[in-house]
Amino acid sequence: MKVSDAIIRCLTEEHVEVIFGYPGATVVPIFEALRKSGMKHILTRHEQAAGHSASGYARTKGNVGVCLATSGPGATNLITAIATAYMDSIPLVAITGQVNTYQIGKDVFQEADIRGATASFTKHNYLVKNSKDIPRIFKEAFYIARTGRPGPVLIDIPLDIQNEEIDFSYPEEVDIRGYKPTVLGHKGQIKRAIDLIHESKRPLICVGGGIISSGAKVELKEFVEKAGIPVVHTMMGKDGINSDSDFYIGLIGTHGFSHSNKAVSKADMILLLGTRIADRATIGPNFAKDAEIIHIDIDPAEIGKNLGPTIPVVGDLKNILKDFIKDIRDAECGEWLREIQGWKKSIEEPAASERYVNPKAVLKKLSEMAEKDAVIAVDVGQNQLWSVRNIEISGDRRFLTSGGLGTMGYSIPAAFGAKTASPDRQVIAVMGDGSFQMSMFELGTIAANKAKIIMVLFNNYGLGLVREIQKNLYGDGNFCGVEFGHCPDFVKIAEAYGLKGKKVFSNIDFENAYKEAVDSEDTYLIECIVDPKESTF
Ligand SMILES: Cc1ncc(C[n+]2csc(CCOP(=O)(O)OP(=O)(O)O)c2C)c(N)n1
Ligand SMILES: [Mg+2]
Repeated sequence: MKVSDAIIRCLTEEHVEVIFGYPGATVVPIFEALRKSGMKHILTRHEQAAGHSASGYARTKGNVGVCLATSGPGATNLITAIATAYMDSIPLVAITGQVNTYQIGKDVFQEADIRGATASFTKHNYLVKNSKDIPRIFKEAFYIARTGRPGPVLIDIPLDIQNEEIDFSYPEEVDIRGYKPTVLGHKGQIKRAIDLIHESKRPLICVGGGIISSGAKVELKEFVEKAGIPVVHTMMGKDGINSDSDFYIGLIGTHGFSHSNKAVSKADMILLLGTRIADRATIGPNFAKDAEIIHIDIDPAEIGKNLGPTIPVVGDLKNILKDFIKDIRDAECGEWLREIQGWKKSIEEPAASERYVNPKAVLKKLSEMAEKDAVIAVDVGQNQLWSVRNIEISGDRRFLTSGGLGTMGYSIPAAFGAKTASPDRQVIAVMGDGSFQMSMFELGTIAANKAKIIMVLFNNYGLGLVREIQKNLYGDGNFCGVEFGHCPDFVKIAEAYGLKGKKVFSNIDFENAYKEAVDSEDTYLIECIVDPKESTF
């Protein structure tokens, strides 16, 4: 069998249904094999979008997302998407074409050392040197991407290898020396952890993205209700717990709520579940200084990296939470929970405005109006922080954002990937005017595939979050490089792609436009005019 056909066979063996990609000379044999196979390929308008769409797809489907690009600029255009997936532990397999084996290292046309370039932000990567290795490499790549702490794996395949012949047989087992993720928690550590929880008077759970990666949301809910422990979360842990839970407290960290951060500072025990607890989740060196820490993560490298000392428990959260549920005593930390909830009530409700859309109020409204299982893909900037603070999670609602790398331009392709994974689900993308302009060409992919997405664009005429930082550091008006000086007609851009849209100036206009967007068959862009002075908090 020709290697290019074998590649598609490997993807079929891995139950891949769709590939997001962009062609070029060094992947022409793979595209020919794709054509013959009938496997679905979606042509994006940029390789970065192919990577982000594969990410949105993976996060919605709970499976590995696949993207494909040519050598040189195609491969380098994928880099940001791969790094974004790596920081957020999203399982991807990225396939790139490479120049012919005998040309490697000679700086021929469209040669780039993508293996070297992505070494530090792929979970693993391969340059295929022997065509016979193809089935093993694909088997391993998918296994590595989806097991343990998920992440992106890159396979770089030279053009001449794609045209060779091999005897195809797909391995049944994977045996990778040095890669044996621990999935079951150590019984002794679990017992120590449970004892500490029982001793604690002011316990707190902090949820990260690991709850979603491990599919442990149901187990978390059961554990929280049994143990009676209040829950805070990081950016990536947003959809790990529903906001209507009695135990829900809110976002922590630099952009979190003061009541959540106060709960962290008063807690005597914090149970970290699948979180790196990185800088954005903490508020300085005194973070959780009075708390004993139990840290559960599938990646032992995360334990003690940012916070310790700890009772470490390495393993898959779903398994470990099941063990916890068995042995934890039914408890009520009623007084402590009420105390935190008392602090929570002191938050001011966002004010309504006449001249502008108030993003905070509108996102609360959106939470009421959106379907309970909607996938909401959110970009980066003030729009991300308004969203994580004001969108409510209920039912199976999902919150997709670039938490770790903070990649502008994520929301549109990720929303498209989500819609591709779940065509019957409502998909909403929230973004700023800057982030929209980083991925607006993907309206073409959306239109070509007749994907219906509700887009909410907060136009505050500039790079709001950076403008706010400049204002806080250097004084109001001392801005540099944060205002575009030209604002296109965003609604007309949507219309140019055959899509719909409306520009709105008030909260009530937003509500009406949202209803139109729900009724529309096509993707619908709601451009919300926001006061450029609107703050994050
Ligand atoms: C690719 C990329 N470049 C630069 C940044 C730095 N950055 C963070 S937020 C932001 C402003 C985003 O502007 P916009 O999308 O309009 O959102 P707003 O903050 O105005 O809501 C910038 C430039 C980034 N996060 N990602
Ligand atoms: Mg903006």
